[in-house]
Amino acid sequence: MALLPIIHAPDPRLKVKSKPVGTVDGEIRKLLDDMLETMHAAPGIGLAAIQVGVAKRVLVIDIAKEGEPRNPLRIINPEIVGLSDHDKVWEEGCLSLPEQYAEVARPEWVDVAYLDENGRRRQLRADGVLAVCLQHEMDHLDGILFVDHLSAVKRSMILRKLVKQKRLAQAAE
Ligand code: GNR
Ligand code: NI
Repeated sequence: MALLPIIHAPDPRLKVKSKPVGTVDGEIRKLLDDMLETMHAAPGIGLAAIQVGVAKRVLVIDIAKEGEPRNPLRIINPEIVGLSDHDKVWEEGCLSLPEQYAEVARPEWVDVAYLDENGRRRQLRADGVLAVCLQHEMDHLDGILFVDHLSAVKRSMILRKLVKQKRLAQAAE
């Protein structure tokens, strides 16, 4: 297992559309394990491969709270096959937009078909925080960040703060 560096906005790689996985092999399973280790260490509840610079349609999620047993989900080539027509607003953050939070509206529940780490077809119905996280991660696979769901004014405010943060961090080095 290995910790992978997480890419921060405004890195152009975060806008790339990731490519489907052809075969679920040992290389993909290692990527999934490294991503889970990186996500748990961050800590975060989800991570898409592009956030560690790999443009493959691969993501991991673990919404177990601190003190609860871990419940890692390994998801490959996910597709939304059903969704609520009712939206719900949730406060979102992103490991690629450190310390930035905003409210985003998304369908309350989604049905997602995907491949597991053994290449088997699976389907799950997600609601609550799992539905939010799955949709947030699936957006990453299409080069979309949560700030892309906000008004241009709110989005540029957050992106400007990130650039300023990065400048301050570099000056302190
Ligand atoms: O750790 C994360 N928390 C979070 C909180 C609310 C909505 C979405 C998320 S996902 C985020 C990790 C991340 O950036 N995944 O891409
Ligand atoms: Ni994110």
